Amino acid sequence: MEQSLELVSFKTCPFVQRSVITLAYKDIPFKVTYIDLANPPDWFSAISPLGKVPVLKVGNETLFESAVINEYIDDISGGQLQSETPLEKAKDRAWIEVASSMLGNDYYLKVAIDKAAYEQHRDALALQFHRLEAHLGEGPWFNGSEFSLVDTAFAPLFTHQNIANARYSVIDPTTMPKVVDWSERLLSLPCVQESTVTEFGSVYLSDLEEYGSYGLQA
Ligand SMILES: N[C@@H](CCC(=O)N[C@@H](CS)C(=O)NCC(=O)O)C(=O)O
Repeated sequence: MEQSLELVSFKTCPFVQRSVITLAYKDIPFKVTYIDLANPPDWFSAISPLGKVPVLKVGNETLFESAVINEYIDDISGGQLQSETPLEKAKDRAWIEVASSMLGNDYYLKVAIDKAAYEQHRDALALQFHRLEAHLGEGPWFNGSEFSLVDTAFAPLFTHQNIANARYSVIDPTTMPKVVDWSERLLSLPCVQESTVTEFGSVYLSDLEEYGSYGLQA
């Protein structure tokens, strides 16, 4: 690797986790710098046009947006995680966008403080999981035999659905067997297991408790 890589991160962010998984899958060394998103340092505001993590510092340059960062990580390490034809590549990008929307609903479900918001995001997420189930093939990965950036983009959703899952998970094993198989396969990968800080579940849960998450009260 010619340039040193530094990932600007937040401990419970699933979008950061996507990049950690991709870097770990590719066995690429990188440094992690955590920031407090509630009180971001000035240097962060200067390098993150949207004020969001992840940001990847590449030498003196910076990249932002997890999907873009992951394509870059794959490009500098010999490819392999992106489909070959323009059409398949475009479809991968579209499904990564679906994963982002699902991560949004997972988050809004968790931070809902009343029944109406909780049910709205729970139902929206469940509908998205049913659509995903209908789209999935025989596996083992999203694109069949080839592990791809779509897998690294969805894996954090399964980590996050696992937190206090009786309260927040909308994955129904009876009607979503392919989703369950795929999620178990992703969650068993070392690059996914090691992609969160050890205290991830407890940090996230205590934040949600403090926030007054409806899901923890219902
Ligand atoms: N589309 C972005 C989403 C990143 C994102 O939403 N990150 C959250 C933390 S998980 C963030 O930085 N939020 C701060 C803010 O919106 O002010 C990506 O894929 O990188």
